[in-house]
Amino acid sequence: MALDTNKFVDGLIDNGYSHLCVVPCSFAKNVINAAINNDSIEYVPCASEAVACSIAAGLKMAGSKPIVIVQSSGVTNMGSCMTSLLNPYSLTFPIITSWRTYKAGNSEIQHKHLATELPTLIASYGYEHIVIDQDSIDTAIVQINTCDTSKTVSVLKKDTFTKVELEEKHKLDLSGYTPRSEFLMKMNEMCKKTDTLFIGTTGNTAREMYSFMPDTNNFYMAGNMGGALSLGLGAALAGKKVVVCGGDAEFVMHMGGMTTAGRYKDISLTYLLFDNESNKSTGGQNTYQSHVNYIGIAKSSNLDCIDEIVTDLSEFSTTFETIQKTTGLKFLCVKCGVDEETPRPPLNVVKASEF
Ligand SMILES: Cc1ncc(C[n+]2csc(CCOP(=O)(O)OP(=O)(O)O)c2C)c(N)n1
Repeated sequence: MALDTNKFVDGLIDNGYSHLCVVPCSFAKNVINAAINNDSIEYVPCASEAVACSIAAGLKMAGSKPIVIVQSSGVTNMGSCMTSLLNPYSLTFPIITSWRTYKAGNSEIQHKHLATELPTLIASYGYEHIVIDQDSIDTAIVQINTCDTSKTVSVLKKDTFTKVELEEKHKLDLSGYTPRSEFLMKMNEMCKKTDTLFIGTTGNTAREMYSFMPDTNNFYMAGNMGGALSLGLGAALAGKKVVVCGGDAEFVMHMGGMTTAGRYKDISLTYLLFDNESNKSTGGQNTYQSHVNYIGIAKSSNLDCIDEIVTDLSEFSTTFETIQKTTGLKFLCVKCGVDEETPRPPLNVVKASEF
């Protein structure tokens, strides 16, 4: 039986925990929703797991009681913070990581390695791990407290917690925006049977490209969140004409890729940011990035930017056509709505390892 999520979050608050530093995972969706709904614990949405871990370290050093929640894939991103900050300074606080599993033949190959090796990875950082108890909230809270005072990481299995919906006031309303599928279908029409390489990022962009861009040359990057622009840069430096299609959470995860890309102008690389204000693929959590000026960041990283955010399909069509006529390093920000869930690309399609 699943643990009552709201009671678990209340238990954390009763034990003095003050902040939840998070990069979402669908396994942790209910805890995240309960924390967002609850004003007694501060939800700190983070650009990457490295950021989450460092913020939590700062909170702890300053006397607060943080908890970090991440996906198993993100534990790799925390390696530097855990081994070179937390370890030498003996800083401890609860780190909860989901444990993504893998079945042979599944196309979620990004999880295959850590599905068996997560404990080894955690051990290599110098930590023990405990699996969060699925039967008793009291035991689960004791485990969290153990992680607060010792070098132990909590591992969260699927369906540990009961369902919690976000309260209405926290829900995003994107119904006024054109869904991403329409922009993708437009590019499919414009670039079908050309050798332009479309790279889809981790998250729902790649999935939707599989459904809505059947006639273009696509690569669906299932893992390596934050690395799509750099992957595209590599391909562009090798002579390909590339369009990277990304999401707003992916944009910020390894933003240094943009400053690196900005060095190169004599290439053909377009970065299309589809901003749906959310982590659609992990449960639709708000990215809380309305303060971020994506065009400003791209511009100051030396990308050639379309100055206005595009929301309209015909405007997109004209702008994209113009962009594609010349080479260079370009950036276009599209504000879009959300589509229904689409299937993942199958294994043989995801596994293509040449462009
Ligand atoms: C390193 C890492 N951390 C977290 C995740 C879990 N994750 C997968 S997709 C995603 C959010 C993607 O959101 P966005 O880029 O905005 O694209 P959308 O799904 O909204 O299209 C997250 C957090 C991951 N795959 N890898």
